[in-house]
Amino acid sequence: MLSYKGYLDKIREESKNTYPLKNPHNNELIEEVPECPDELMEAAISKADDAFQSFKNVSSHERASILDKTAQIVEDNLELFATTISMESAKPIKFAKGEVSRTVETLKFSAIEAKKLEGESIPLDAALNGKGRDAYTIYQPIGVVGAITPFNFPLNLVVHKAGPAIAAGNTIVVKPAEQTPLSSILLREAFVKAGLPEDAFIVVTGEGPRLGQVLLNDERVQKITFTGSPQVGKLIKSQAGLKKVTLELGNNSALYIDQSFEDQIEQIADKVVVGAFSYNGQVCISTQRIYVHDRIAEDFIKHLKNKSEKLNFGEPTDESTDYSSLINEKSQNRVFEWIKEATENGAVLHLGGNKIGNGIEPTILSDVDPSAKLSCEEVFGPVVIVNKVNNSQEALEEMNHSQYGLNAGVFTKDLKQALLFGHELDVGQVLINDVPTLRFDHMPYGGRKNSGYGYEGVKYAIKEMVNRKLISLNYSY
Ligand code: TXE
Repeated sequence: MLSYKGYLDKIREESKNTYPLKNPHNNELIEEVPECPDELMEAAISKADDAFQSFKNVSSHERASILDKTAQIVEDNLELFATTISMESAKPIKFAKGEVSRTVETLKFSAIEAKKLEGESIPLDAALNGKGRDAYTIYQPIGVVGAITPFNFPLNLVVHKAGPAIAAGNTIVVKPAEQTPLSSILLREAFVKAGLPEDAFIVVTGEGPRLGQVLLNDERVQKITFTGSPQVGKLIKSQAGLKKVTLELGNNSALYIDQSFEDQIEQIADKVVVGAFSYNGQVCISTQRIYVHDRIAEDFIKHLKNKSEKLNFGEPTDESTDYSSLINEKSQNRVFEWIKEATENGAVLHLGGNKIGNGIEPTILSDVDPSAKLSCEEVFGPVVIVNKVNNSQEALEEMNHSQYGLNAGVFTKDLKQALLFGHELDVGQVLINDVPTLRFDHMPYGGRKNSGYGYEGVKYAIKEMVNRKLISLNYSY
């Protein structure tokens, strides 16, 4: 029976201190989680480095087989993984199940990519009048990868780092978010059960700043892959020295809906409800800023409001729950204050705006000032702003007026407009006729500006976890 308890007990024995992990929805104690000392992180890096010396020689097919077996084990334990995610993050169980299913996909894609680290052959024949020297490239694993992950996808965002790392032949040390350590421990158990050597995937729980510092200072850690807030990302970048770094940071995803979708405005509202309010809006590509052509704005807001007010607040592990508590009281107060700031500066509140339990109601505002925090920052809560625009040029300017550049969406039937937005939006991913909250685990996924840099999506992440090497062969003698 898969469980996080054995590993948790082991690292708890090696740690003097613990911190109470509480369910964000009902504040009940889940576990006393080890506040791992620096020495435990140092030991983890040593063990992962030792493990790498042998794991780097494991064939790509064996690595792929371990990843496929892990995918199967996660799938067989879907309820356990989903309940664990839901318990520690307050993610409604139906979205937690979705996260587990995506994790299975990410693992399967990792197995595929393990077998596709193909180099190329380069003709180096110029200096030998046409023949006598060939060259080719190979990819080699880099060693210990350090992963620092956030609370909002406590399983799939860990796999987006562990999957490609292991597929490439590396070993990995994961420092999960303090709020959600259990999902990554359970994932590790699945990997070990699938045949991964124990020390090839090590989880160290506790304070980010302190334990992150140990990872960043240790020469044996060849890469830091981070998902989290821009402020922490910038700090990590400044401390990383010559380590490879991937930063997946925040966003305040924009969406434009033009008048060509007048007849399908209700279906778009359905998509926005999921894009803006699933997992209480705590998704870095949550639909946050919507620009709607003036002619259809009122109709859109009406449909969006009608659908959003039917959403059911409840216990995260209840299948009928659509939204639940935010990750903590600090986040709940921040979102509440930002809504107040907007309404005190002229925004029109169409729905929500109140605290409910440890959460915030689905909230819809229009006429939000562009300088408001709800416009400029990443709300990371169930709030969407809908502003009217007179034309697509105005929408494009508003959408690009952001410190972030991750995903953006555009609904238009005008092909020329669609491709203009595709080319002109200053983001990593443009979703035409979809909400910006769309992400598949094999697509390239990376940001610009304060959304970070480097790419996830297994095929892309793996290339940032290997070293390319050229080998030339002179056979003219
Ligand atoms: O982030 P934090 P959170 C972003 C999302 C939001 C944030 C929410 O947009 O901004 O993440 O997650 C550790 N040195 N994304 O609040 O506080 C901390 O312990 C080293 C974007 O968890 O940055 C935790 O493990 N580490 C995304 C991790 O950093 C430190 C998808 C993240 O914590 C540290 C999901 C320090 N000084 C969330 N301080 C995307 N683009 O895909 C904290 N940590």
